[in-house]
Amino acid sequence: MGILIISRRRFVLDSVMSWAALALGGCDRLSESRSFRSNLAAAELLTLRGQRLLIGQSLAREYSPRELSREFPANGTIAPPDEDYQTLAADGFRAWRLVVDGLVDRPASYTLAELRRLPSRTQITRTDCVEGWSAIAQWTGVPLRLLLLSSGLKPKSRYIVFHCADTLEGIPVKGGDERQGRYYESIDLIDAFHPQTILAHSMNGKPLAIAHGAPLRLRLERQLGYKQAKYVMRIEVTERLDHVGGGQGGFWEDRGYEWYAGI
Ligand SMILES: Nc1nc2c(c(=O)[nH]1)N[C@H]1C(S)=C(S)[C@@H](COP(=O)(O)O)O[C@H]1N2
Ligand SMILES: [Mo]
Repeated sequence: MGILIISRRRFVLDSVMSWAALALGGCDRLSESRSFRSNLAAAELLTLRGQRLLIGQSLAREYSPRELSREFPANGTIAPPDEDYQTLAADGFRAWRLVVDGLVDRPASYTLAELRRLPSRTQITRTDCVEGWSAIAQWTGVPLRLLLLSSGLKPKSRYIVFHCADTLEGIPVKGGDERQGRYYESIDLIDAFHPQTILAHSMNGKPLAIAHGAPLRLRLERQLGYKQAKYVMRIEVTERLDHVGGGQGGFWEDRGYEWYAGI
């Protein structure tokens, strides 16, 4: 028993000392110890992934109502040309369903009314578009993590893919079926569980307009505008991204943009 206590204490001490040494820029004697070496491996992992983790888990700035933009540009698709979408829109999205499927224990589908009744988050944030504009709006919606927890992620899940209703016309896609032209985006689980990652049904206190992605769009506040998928129809949990669209994880990613659009 006594030995166990000592070794535990030593372990804790070793770890603390090793981290202190790392923080101070290293120490020869400690580098001989086993726990130091295992912590060094951890530190290397940190340099590989640390920036991603730290940026991913910090909150995006939120603004005050006074800072709301008077004009908020609508970009990309502003009126989906797709017949199936237009049929849904003509009926006030009553027949619309959000599907959650893929690597989940309990695939689900939600009406807009059901989503509106779920717990929501409201945030005033800034959108930055690569085309050179920024605008501030208030978004209200369901935290994505609630839907994912409710469906239950299978162990192999890594990515969340957002399948959208709109075919973005005039931008050539390589080969493939008709669905390949529809907008899609994807994020990893870290971003999916971020507290500000929501599926917004309202903008500035009103139901989302068609130009801004009605009836439901993603808000992913630490990343650029093109990741904020509008007209979301289906949320697919996957292990890989290569079966979707051109395989680069997003409509614009298939055309050369970065998948990780952190700002
Ligand atoms: N489905 C879909 N989502 C989309 C787009 C699009 O064309 N289709 N454009 C993206 C781009 S480039 C930007 S900047 C934002 C614009 O959102 P907004 O129209 O609400 O300003 O939506 C993003 N999400
Ligand atoms: Mo954009």
